[in-house]
Amino acid sequence: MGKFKRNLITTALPYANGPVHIGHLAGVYVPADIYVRYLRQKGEDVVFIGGSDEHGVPITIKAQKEGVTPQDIVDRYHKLIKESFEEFGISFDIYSRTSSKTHHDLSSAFFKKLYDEGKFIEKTTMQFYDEKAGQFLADRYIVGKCPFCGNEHAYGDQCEACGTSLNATDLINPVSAITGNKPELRETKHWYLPLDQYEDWLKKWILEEHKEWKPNVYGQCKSWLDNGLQPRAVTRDLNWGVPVPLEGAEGKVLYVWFDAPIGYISATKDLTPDWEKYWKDPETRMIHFIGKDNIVFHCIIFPAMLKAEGSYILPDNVPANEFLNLEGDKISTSRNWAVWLHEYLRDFEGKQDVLRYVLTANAPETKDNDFTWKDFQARNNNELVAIYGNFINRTLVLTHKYFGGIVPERGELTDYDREVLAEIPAIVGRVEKQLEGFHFRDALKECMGLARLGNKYLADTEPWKVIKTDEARVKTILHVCLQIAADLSTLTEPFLPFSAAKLVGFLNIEPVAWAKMGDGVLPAGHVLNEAGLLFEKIDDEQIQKQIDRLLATKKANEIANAKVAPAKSNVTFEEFAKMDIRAGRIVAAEKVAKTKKLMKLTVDTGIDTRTVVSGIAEYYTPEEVVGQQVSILVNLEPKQLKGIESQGMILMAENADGSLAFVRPDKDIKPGSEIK
Ligand code: B3M
Ligand code: ZN
Repeated sequence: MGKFKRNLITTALPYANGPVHIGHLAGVYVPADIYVRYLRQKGEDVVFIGGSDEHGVPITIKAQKEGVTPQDIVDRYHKLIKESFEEFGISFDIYSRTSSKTHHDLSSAFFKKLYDEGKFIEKTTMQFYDEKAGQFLADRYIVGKCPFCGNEHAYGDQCEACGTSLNATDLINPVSAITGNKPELRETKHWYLPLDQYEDWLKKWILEEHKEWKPNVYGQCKSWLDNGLQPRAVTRDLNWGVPVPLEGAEGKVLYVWFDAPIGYISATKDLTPDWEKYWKDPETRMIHFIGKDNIVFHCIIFPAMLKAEGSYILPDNVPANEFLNLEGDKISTSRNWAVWLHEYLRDFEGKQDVLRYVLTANAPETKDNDFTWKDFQARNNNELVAIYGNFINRTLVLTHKYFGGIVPERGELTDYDREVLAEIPAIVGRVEKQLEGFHFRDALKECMGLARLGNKYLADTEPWKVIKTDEARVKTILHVCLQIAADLSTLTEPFLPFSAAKLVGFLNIEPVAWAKMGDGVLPAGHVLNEAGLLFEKIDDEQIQKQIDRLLATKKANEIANAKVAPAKSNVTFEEFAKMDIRAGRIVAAEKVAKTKKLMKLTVDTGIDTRTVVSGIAEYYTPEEVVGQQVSILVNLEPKQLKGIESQGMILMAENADGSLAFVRPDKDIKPGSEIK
């Protein structure tokens, strides 16, 4: 790694207020894990840091909604998130958390040092205060009418109806989300990091000295810097977080984006007593893996904090990714539009690598990308199974069949054999080059190129035919194939660690060192293990189940978001009393021929037995409705419908998606009873 002696790889700390989903994995954790596994393979000194971000307003809001403490919330999700990462083979050296004592102490000391050295400015501003709750209100805790679109439930930081970012003071009729009280404006003092003072330095450091950063990252930094930086408050009035370590600052905590990146340092400190070597020696290369929404914090604000503190190194690169969408829509926790990792594992047991593969092959490296279940299936069946799995399977099965599972002797190599073997170091070189440039999709493509090469070699040399005439030649062919298989177990390990381990097991070898790929490490006479399948086909039914689940989510969201019909004008009691509504019972039912919606019902109204035509046939079958109690308007004027006289109307409730449900007495009632 050139001028560096060691590597410090960090991944964004996910908020511990919900489980993690495929977007997290694709954007941050899989690429970081690939990179780290690669560095380890190369024998580099590397520490891989992760942890949960356990502060911030969303966590306190979630706690309040559920009537539990913020600590309960973060304990629950920290555990779930940590387990998901472990199960997907994200090989952190430590997965820490920001509610830890180490972190509170370290971030508090970090703040205090900057404070003591006069690096902050103090400002007094007016902020909403809820007298009844006895606390200042974060912008998220204030709701009111949006001045732009009139939405009555806009938040103090944003109106979710029209997407405008707001200041709490913009809201019309603001009320506290905690008590419903009208909050008052009160003075409050906060500490600000004067980012404007770091602007020239940042411009030089990023725009001149880090031109190699990914264009999406560089571009976002440039746009922030071109627009000019403002001082940023690094404290908040809140009772959850790292307390501001100053006298008179009771009820104030460090802003979550001030303490969270310091979490990388505290996690390293929890990992090793040597932590300062990783954080303070310029021979350490620090890389932050993050999503695009975190760029400004990692490229501008945190570096300015580190610079102000003075003893820490700065990141060498911040290879941020764009977003992954799901079936054409933005992934959203609140809309449950996501593939949750713990649910994936329940439905696709043991298929961690398939998801790692698909998310890498389709990674949102340069632009937002879409995850679809059909693509997931196709990549599994047509790539992992048909190319990689097929090559390994054929090689192992033929070796067991012809040579009792023993690596055969290699004879004279043909030019073609030599050509194929020479490709291995060339491919390894290209994988390295792509990985070092953070091009994980292309790196994976190159790896699959080696499996493809093996497959083609088998198809061209046809050992299953040659065996009839020339056993010695088949020995050489399978010998070559087995070397490729062994190399694949190493080359794919950063991407597909579970399958690589499986393959190593089939081959009955110690993992091949990265540097030994291409050397032909499997000696003749080596005994292989019984082989299984590396990958399995995923059938349509499994995929349809996932698609159906998403369709159900979509439908539920549509219903939840549907506009309620506007209120009608008042009626007098006399007008209402004109309607004769009775409890009735359906005694017979049949679909009306040549219509989709209509059902002919025979109803016992207590007064008589009569025919009613009702538009329920899309939602109920005749068998289901016979015997059911209903509410029926009996004095509606009769009407001809498809040649049938309908005498009255069955009362139905209409859902937002147009589906219908009976409105009926909730106890058995004698037909003819009045409904009023
Ligand atoms: N928790 C935001 C996020 O999860 C934030 C990242 C902190 S990284 C220091 O996207
Ligand atoms: Zn609005």
